[in-house]
Amino acid sequence: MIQNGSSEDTIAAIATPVGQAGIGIIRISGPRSLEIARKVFCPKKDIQTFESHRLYLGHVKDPASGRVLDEVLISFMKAPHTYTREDVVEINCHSGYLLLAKVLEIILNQGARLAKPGEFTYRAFMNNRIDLTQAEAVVDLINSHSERGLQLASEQIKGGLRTQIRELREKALEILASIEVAIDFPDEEVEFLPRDKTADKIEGELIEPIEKILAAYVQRKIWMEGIRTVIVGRVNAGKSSLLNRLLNEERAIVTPIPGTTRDVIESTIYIEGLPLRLIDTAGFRKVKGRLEGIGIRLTHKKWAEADLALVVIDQSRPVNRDDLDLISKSREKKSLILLNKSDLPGKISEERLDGLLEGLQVVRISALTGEGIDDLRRAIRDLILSPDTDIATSLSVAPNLRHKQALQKAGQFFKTSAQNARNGLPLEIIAMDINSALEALAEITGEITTDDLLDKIFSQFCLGK
Ligand SMILES: Nc1nc2c(ncn2[C@@H]2O[C@H](COP(=O)(O)OP(=O)(O)OP(=O)(O)O)[C@@H](O)[C@H]2O)c(=O)[nH]1
Ligand SMILES: [Mg+2]
Repeated sequence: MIQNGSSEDTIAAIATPVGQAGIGIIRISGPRSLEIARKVFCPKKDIQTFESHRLYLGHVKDPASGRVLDEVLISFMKAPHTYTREDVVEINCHSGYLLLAKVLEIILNQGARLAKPGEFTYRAFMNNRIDLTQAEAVVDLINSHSERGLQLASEQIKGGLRTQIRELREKALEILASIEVAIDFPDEEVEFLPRDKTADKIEGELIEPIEKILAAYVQRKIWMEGIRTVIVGRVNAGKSSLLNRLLNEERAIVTPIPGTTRDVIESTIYIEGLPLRLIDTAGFRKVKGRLEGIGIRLTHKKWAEADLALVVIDQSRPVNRDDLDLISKSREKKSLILLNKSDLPGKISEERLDGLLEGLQVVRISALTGEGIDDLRRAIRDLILSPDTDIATSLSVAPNLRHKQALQKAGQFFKTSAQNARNGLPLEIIAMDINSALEALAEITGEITTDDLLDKIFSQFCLGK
């Protein structure tokens, strides 16, 4: 949908969020930016030309009626040193949505077109100022759930991932070039290209670095999107009470009636800066009502998708079938067993507990009194920051799902080419796989792309970006 706009157009939009603020900015980009600005702007001092990247004080007026609308600061930024690489004008107005909308309307009347969401960034991409990973990072910057997520996004805007992908491509091209020389001079093949050495090079310079980047995927997901933490347990175990306790507010309804929670309730908390997306679910019990059946199916779905499960057991009641099911299922996924209602006398013997929960991590809590909740927070942190998530390492780039899939594809092609090199297959076949890997890498940066993909990425933007 963005694609049919031609860059001959001059586009404009309000670039600051709707609402109360000190100032509001209108951005114009395209060949007619300056011409339009001149029509609507009356400088305070008499100026002949707008110097690039300087601020000028003056008024915006409607050329049709001559009415002055606002006192503004205006800047003209000459191509190509701008966000879009086109001529850009920015008008800093006194805020207020009505005023901004009026100024924008005047600008549109002078021949600019209203920009589509993400169109400024889209132009920056089409004009090769940024690659696709940098455009994606602009969205990440807005949506990130944590401080570290912001850091990763800003590294990516600076071109961290772009540089790494470019280096990989250069290495691959180098190897490809030497293979092609060997193809062209078949008699000297051995001298040009020992097979094992080619395979070593592919493994060391391409496959290994790709695997390193891929390892940062989990990290990125956690910091950017938050750890999906599902609270599960049989009815009345105290799941909603736990959610409220962790949130410090009455978010979910708590009653002594089993089956109170029918729907899924989600909220975000932070544990030492770690974003946790808590998901309260309908309790487990033998399905009776239809509605409850749906609730429980949803619980299973949320459990399957979660990064972490908090499995709540009411230790003031004897264990039943549902508890046993829950415990056995919790072994399949990163989980903490919470023995809740520790303020009440226990109905499960220590021996039985030891047997049932062997090898599982257990925390005793009372969602009612708050006892053990600090231990629980610590246990969650330790579990998430465990070495296998490799979160402590401070990698500066981290791929998103799209990059991950393309990197895996590239990695697979490189692996095949290395294997084929070792097994003495024809050089043409080795070259073919390297070419396919190169294509996968080019998808990441957007050198090879489809309209669908661009639509998908740029449709996540807000207006004025
Ligand atoms: N004594 C005691 N009561 C608790 C504790 N946690 C929850 N309860 C009580 O147990 C009952 C059920 O609590 P909920 O938080 O609604 O339980 P739930 O697991 O969300 O229940 P469903 O949504 O029906 O599956 C309520 O009466 C709570 O007050 C606890 O630690 N100690
Ligand atoms: Mg509940």
